[in-house]
Amino acid sequence: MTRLKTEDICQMPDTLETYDRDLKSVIGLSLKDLACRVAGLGPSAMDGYITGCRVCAVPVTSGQGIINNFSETLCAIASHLGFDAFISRQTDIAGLSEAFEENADIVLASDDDRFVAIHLGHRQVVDNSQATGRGFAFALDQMAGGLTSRPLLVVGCGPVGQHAALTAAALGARVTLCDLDWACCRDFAYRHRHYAEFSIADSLPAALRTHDLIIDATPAADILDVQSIGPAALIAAPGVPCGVSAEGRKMLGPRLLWDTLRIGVAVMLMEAVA
Ligand code: 2YG
Repeated sequence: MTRLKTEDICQMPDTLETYDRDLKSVIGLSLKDLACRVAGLGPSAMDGYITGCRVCAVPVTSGQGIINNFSETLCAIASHLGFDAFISRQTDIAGLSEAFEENADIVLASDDDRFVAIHLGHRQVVDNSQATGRGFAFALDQMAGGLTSRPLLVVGCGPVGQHAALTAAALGARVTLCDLDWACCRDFAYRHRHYAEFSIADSLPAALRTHDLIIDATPAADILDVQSIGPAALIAAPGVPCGVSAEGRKMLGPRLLWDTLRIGVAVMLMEAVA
């Protein structure tokens, strides 16, 4: 899992309104509506659960330590969605205890390995990688006007890619996986063979040329060569760095949905509260 840097997120709190407008123009849904769709509840039904729901972001100092602005950005996203969000004054276990004492309903916390939303009342844990995979599959479904029977390429067979593949298959896509670790794709396809049929690509450039729907779930920069990508292709790219180069991003314009944190966090919160 790639570690965010402060510069990846420090602008987010102040630009959430603009981001939401851009997202709506690209996928036709606001961040909240997208996350509600993933969680399986209508936005108005969800409002009853969100209003007054207290979300506490707890900074965690383990491993490589705190990322400046990370907890602030989580709070800003939660507030933007209508939650009552705050950061614990203390970190780590003291911060977790404070969240309980301050009657938080949901705790958001991440160390270097896992980023979770824990609903203290529902006793439910939502993992960021899984929520991100689901969120981007739904977002691509929106961008494409439906995935049914359409070939869809998932690049990267880690937790984000696997949950994106499962969700895209559930939305009707014919999913092909591609990863440097071919055995990882084979094991995943075998494990889920009763759920859907997953194909495996052994050449990324060839797969890019034959797919108009692509999810980049890799931690690699510039892995998607835009020369191999078709003129009608739509790409959803969670996380950092983006798999499409800066000039590729300019060329693709609204055909690329790239987001490093907001969609994953919005889905985590809506799934935790649903
Ligand atoms: O509490 C803090 O400030 C730090 N312990 C946060 C560390 C986060 C490490 N993880 C990442 O940077 C990303 N994997 C987070 C999720 C990115 C979006 N998929």
